Order: sequence, then C-alpha cells, then structure tokens
Amino acid sequence: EEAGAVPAAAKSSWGPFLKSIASFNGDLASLTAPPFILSPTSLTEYSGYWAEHPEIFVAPGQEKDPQKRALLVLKWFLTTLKQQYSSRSEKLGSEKKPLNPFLGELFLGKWKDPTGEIGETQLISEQVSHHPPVTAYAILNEKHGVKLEGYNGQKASFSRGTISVRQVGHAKYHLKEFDEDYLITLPSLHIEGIVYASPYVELNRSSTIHSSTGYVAQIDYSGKGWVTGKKNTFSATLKKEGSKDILYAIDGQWSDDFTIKEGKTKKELETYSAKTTEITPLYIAPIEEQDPLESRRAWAKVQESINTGDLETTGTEKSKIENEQRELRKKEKEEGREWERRYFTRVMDDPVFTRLSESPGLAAEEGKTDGIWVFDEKKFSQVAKANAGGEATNAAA
Ligand code: CLR
Repeated sequence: EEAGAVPAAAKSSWGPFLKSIASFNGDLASLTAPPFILSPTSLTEYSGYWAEHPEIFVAPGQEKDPQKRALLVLKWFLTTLKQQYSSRSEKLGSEKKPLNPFLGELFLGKWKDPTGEIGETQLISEQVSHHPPVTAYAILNEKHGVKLEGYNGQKASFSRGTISVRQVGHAKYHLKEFDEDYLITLPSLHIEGIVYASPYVELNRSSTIHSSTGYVAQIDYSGKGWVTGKKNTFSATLKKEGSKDILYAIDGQWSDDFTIKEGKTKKELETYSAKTTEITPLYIAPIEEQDPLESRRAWAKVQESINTGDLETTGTEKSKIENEQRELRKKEKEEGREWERRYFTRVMDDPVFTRLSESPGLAAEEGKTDGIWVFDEKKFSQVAKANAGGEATNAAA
C-alpha cells in the first residue's frame, strides 16, 4: 500500500539500496541511502524531542508527593515518544536518514515561556564522539529546578528485511528541590516498511525508569499484529522497588491516546492524547548569530541543497565539512591532544548511574561503553560567562 507514495524515479534507486543493506556492517552513518530518503536535519537536533512539551517536562518539580512525582516523570517520558519516534514520518511521509553530526557540533536553543509559569527551558546538544557517533545533551529549567542530561549512540543490524537499532546510553532526570534522580533507559527500535521504500520506526522490548526514591517504571512496547494489533502500543507499570503491587498502570498507544489508571482500583485518572497535545517550538538563534559549530550554521549549504534536490552541491559541501574534520583530527593527533568538548566530560564513574543501575533488572551496563558522558556545569558556566562578556563588549562598541 505504502509503495504508492514514492515517486517512480525514487523507487528505481530503492532496489540497489535494499541490496546494499543486505551486507550492512552495523554502522548507520555508513549507509548510503538514496537521495529521497536523506533528511537535511542533523542528529544533534533530535535531543530536542525530550522537551517539546515544556509544561509536562517541568510538572514533577511542583509535586510534593514522591509517588505522584514518579508518576509524572513516567507520564512525561511517555509523552516524548511521539516526538522522538513518529514525528518525522508524520511530517515528511516517512522516516529519513539524518545528517551525521561532526565532532563538536552543537545544537542550542530554548523553549520560551510567555506565560512566566513554566519559565525558560534551555537545550544544549553536542556531538561528543564521531566514531562511533554519540550525541550528549542537557535540558535545563531553572525556575522548576529540573535538569535532564544524557547521551545517545546506536548499534544497528540488518536481518529479515528490517534494520534493528539498539540505543546505547541513558538519560538522567534530576529534581533539585527534592534532590531526586531518575535513571531512564532507552528503548530498542526497528525500522518497518523498508521493502515498500517508506520506512518508519516501531519500538520493541522494554525500557525502565528507576528513581532514587525507590520507584520503578517498566514500559513494554509492541507493534502492529503483536498484542493489540495496533501500532505503537505499550503497557507500563509503576511499582515500588521489590514490591509486586502495581501503583499505576498506563496503557495505550504512544502516538495516540493512552490512559493512566490506579493500580488497585483500576480507576481511570487521565487519558492523554498525543495527537491533540500541541508542542512548543524550540527557539533557535538566527544563523548569523550562531557559533560556527552550531548545526544549522555549519550545515546550511548542505541543508539548502538537499532541500532543492541539488545532489552535486550536497556532495561537494558535505565533502568540505568532512575534509575539514579530517584535517582537525590530523592536527590534534600531531599535537598529542584531543578535541575539547564544550559542555560535556567523559567520566568512568558516575555515582547516580552506578547507584541506580545496580537496581535489579536494569540492563544499563551497556551505557558504560567507553565511559559515561556527563554535563559539565563548570564548563557550562564558563561559556555563559564568556558569552556575557562578549555581549557587554558588543553593547559598548
Ligand atoms: C536518535 C536519538 C533520539 C531517538 C531516535 C529516534 C529515531 C532514530 C534515531 C534516534 C537515530 C537514527 C535512526 C532514527 C530512525 C532512523 C535513523 C536510527 C535513536 C537511521 C539512521 C536511518 C536509517 C535509514 C533508513 C531510513 C533507511 O532521541
């Protein structure tokens, strides 16, 4: 059915592509996809999906009851899934292949708040590794004392007509007021619709949220023709660690409606509609005000040529960036130093991660591959100070 959506010229490039992924080596960046499946958006932008509903993101910061707080964190996580995994298909007609960020690439922005009740929410996303690709991010809301930080890499494989992707990394949600942490593991996914040349994401298996207050959320994912026959289906529970009692159960579709029920009484507390809840667009500075490392500035020419379908320019502009990067790495090697990440630092031991990942049943060990990327408050305030200084000089001049 879906095949009809793809233009004939595009379809002819799909056969060879299918053949090429049969021998796929697991490195998503190395996939040479046909032009019509290329997205002009860099993967550093995907970090923004975590907070496109700022009011839901900060809600736990105001809740005095720890159990309800844990529920609000779970609810927020569930409301991010539509943005993370199906918004591109909906907007563009199918999933697309994002631009592979260069080391040090930044994507910065904020969700403004005209009401004054939510306060400003700030996004910092940085490509901390290129080989293999790893994106780190922090999302901060000072007014409500909420901080999310995490990092994300992917391990992929191809079999039986689908690309399966395991996410490497985790996210940590922190509430300042309660000195509380939540460790979030990331779901596995696979790409459906590949044979029809209209790929889209489906989630599988499960993911968890462990809190420092002893609450455990588990979310089980299933797709079409599995449990309910509906796509993007999930079933989640919130329990106290070590207890079998279900405090809350949430069921439904993460891209559509889901209902929160009380565990014991099965009383319906809320039905959330992912389709009708509007997102708040991220504010990004105009390109001329951006740092040269900021995604939209660095990729501007590539993005423009992808949008106009100018393959030749796409190729030459991409090569320019790749060659520049190669030169930088060469120089660093010669000088015996490493690229300085602007906002993040690699640690071998993160106390929050260690504490919460030791909870039974949590398979977050993989997050430790090559160390853990943490948001570096010291670097962050240094950059903020430098920027403030810069602005003052500009104003004076
Ligand atoms: C990135 C981190 C986000 C969640 C997320 C959503 C979709 C994933 C993406 C991550 C990584 C890149 C991804 C994408 C879906 C398709 C795309 C796996 C995990 C690959 C590179 C595209 C392959 C090309 C096909 C369309 C043929 O928080």
